[in-house]
Amino acid sequence: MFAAMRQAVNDPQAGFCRDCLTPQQRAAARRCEHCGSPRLLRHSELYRLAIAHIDCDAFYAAVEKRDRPELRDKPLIIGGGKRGVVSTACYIARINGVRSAMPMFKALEACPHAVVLPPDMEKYARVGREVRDRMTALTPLVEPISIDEAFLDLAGTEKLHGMPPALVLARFARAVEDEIGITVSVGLSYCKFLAKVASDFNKPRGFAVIGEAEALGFLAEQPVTLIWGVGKAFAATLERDGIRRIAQLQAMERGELMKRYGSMGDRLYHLSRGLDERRVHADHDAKSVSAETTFDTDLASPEDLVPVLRALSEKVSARLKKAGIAGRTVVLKLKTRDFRLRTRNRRLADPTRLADRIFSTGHELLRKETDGTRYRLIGIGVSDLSPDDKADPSDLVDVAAHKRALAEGAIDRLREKYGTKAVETGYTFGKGSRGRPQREG
Ligand code: TTP
Ligand code: MG
Ligand code: MG
Repeated sequence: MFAAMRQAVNDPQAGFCRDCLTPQQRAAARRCEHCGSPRLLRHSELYRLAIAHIDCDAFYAAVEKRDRPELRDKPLIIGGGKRGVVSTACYIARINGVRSAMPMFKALEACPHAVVLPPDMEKYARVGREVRDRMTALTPLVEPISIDEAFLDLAGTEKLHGMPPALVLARFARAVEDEIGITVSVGLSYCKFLAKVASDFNKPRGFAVIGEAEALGFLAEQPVTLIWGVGKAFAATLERDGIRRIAQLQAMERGELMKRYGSMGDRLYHLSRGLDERRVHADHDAKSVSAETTFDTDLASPEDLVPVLRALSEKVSARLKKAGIAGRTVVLKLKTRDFRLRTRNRRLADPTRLADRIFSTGHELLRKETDGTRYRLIGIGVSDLSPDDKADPSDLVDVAAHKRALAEGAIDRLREKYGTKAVETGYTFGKGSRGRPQREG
């Protein structure tokens, strides 16, 4: 009965215009029959694909250019600070060779006339949320990957939108441009792996489509580093074995790949063939409340880390209290200087929304991790969320905890009255600049 609906709105080989969204009549025309734009989107599977990856273009730089139109045609670098590296560069600066994570002095050697601005994380987080809110208006299946990107599963939304995912996405990209003032690139495919690859394909303002029919052939031509999880080190291992192109992986048996590379071999087998069964999972943010900080310089000692943990716990607690929710599992997150992630959990007897409980639990977890390892990031949060009516019962066994809870209530009221700076607890007081957040989430 849905046969008519599943039918393409027009011949997908004629496609539609990404600027005015008008379906086209002819497959050969170079410009839109309606508005004359050359940005036509065509693909034999255009109206059948529903997994998308969307990533903002030169995100931090795009936000700054939006807010300072005088910088529009100038090379712009966002970065600096104590780390002295480039966070991102606009596409004009990239033409001159500037890249993310490059030391600032090198970037300025490559592009001496670049304008340099420090990052304004609060602003980027706000804009990132605006973009994400627009995504969740398209489908509940939005899986954020970072501040500026997410996967979307639009399968089954055609009836709701009255148009297939490809058109919904093009309309979305246009709305973000018109109404938020930054640009995005879209990748559309049948699986997450190839949607992500596609979104990177013709940045900025890109829209690339990778269909099932072409996946094998497309992948064959690509280097192994395209595969998720194949970083520099693993690529070097493959190179030693004479493997550079995905075509070579396609020619190998699964058993052999697994024998050689373990579980990674299994991934190589599947992804090299465009086989990726991973689902798009809806926003994890709603399932936990957390705060984190990336340091200006990597930190190892409890004296440095504990005050930051305290400040973050208070932030989490404030968010929980504001939302009227509580969490039962406390999660500590650490990232080592070489980007390894450590997460440690502890489940409490009851849900909490108190900074003191979140902090003391996090502190216990942290104690086992302060073994001299240097960390670039620390985060604390709670999951297993519930309404706060059962949170922090007045616990007769732990009288001290109850007293602290009462004190915290009093502190909250003071802060409400006089502002957050009015009351500093022992740990956060005078934590100085070392723990000052550079990046936050
Ligand atoms: P990306 O999406 O990787 O990069 P981008 O949006 O700047 O550029 P594009 O997607 O068009 O290639 O990262 C998003 C933001 O994250 C970026 O604007 C700045 C920040 N970032 C860093 O701070 N350091 C980094 O090394 C990278 C890669 C990104
Ligand atoms: Mg981006
Ligand atoms: Mg990104």
